[in-house]
Amino acid sequence: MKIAIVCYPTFGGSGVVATELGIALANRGHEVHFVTYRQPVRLELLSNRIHFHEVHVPEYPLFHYQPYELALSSKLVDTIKLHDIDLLHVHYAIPHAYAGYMAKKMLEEEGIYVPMITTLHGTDITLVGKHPFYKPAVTFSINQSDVVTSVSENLKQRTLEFFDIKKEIEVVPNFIDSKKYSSSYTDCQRSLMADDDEKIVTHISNFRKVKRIPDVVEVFYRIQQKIPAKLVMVGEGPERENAENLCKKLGISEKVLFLGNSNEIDRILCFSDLFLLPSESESFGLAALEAMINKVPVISSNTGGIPEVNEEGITGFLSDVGDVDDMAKNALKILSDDAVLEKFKENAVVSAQRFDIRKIVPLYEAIYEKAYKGR
Ligand code: GMT
Repeated sequence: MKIAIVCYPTFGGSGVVATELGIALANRGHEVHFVTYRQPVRLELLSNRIHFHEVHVPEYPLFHYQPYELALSSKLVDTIKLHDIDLLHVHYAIPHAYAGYMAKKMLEEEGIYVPMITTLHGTDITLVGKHPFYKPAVTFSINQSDVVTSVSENLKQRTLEFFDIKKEIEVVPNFIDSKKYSSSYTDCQRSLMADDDEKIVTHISNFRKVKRIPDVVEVFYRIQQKIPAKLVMVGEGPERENAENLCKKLGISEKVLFLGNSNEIDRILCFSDLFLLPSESESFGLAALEAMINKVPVISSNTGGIPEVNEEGITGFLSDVGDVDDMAKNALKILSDDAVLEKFKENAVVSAQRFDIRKIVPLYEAIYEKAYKGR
């Protein structure tokens, strides 16, 4: 099939999932067209089956806000016509489902029918989408999608709670390519980050409030009081500076490395012993899954879709949101005994296979087929 994918091109989970899905679809013989305002970060290789179409929003002084939805829907119309696209898959409802719906309607005027699949990722529902300023438009564009999918059962239930949804929501979990990681367990270069006797604790996110970055620091503070350890913080965002200040205040700056955004997540996870994800809410927790496939157990909050990924007592532990004492206690249970740590590492990688790309991408393909036939 010829599939147009709309996503955010940044380091966020929804963009990563959309990009990895597009690459996998192209590997399976489909022709994939990414339509967004910048080349997606994980889309390193363009090929004859992967194309990128940049959405330009010309600046005009009259506009206080530049009309991205308008530019995106026009670009979709042009791209779909020019490349005979069969199907549109938009990731993250705001404003992609809305722009996709407009593109569909414009195309219908010309007798072209393109089904739209909308995948809900989390904050488009739990944070931004339910805001009264957006809610009517989000409800409308979800209901107008030909197929709606959500990345976890929990997100599906929350969507049904917050919005008046008339469509069936199909759960298609996020995924990981387990084969890509099986070779990355050697040559981890731990020595670049820590001394031999130190355990390496890692956090990766976009450093937004919802990630509860101070909790990451507080949990690590308690860990390093008991065992030698380093904390590796990966990502950029509004909470980074506060976190650096908190480390200074607690006197642990020398044990915490802030690496900024990185394209080498697997290399970093390869030398990590434990992953911290104390988020306020998380529809899935792709970062936890990426940790697990790299043999890293997870200490997380018990919220949203995280329990569908991190298995209590098997791949890590889950605590109430904000309970940093419990998280630190659980972290020490794993880190203080090398045999226990090894068991959790093995469990993590086995459990992550549940989300192998080979199991999940066919689910999307089946959805595409059905939507295309029913158009
Ligand atoms: O977590 C973020 O702030 C980024 C956000 C996004 O839209 O990129 O992530 C959401 O989608 C990911 C991919 O489906 C999920 O793994 C994350 O759990 C979800 N984030 C939240 O729900 C907070």
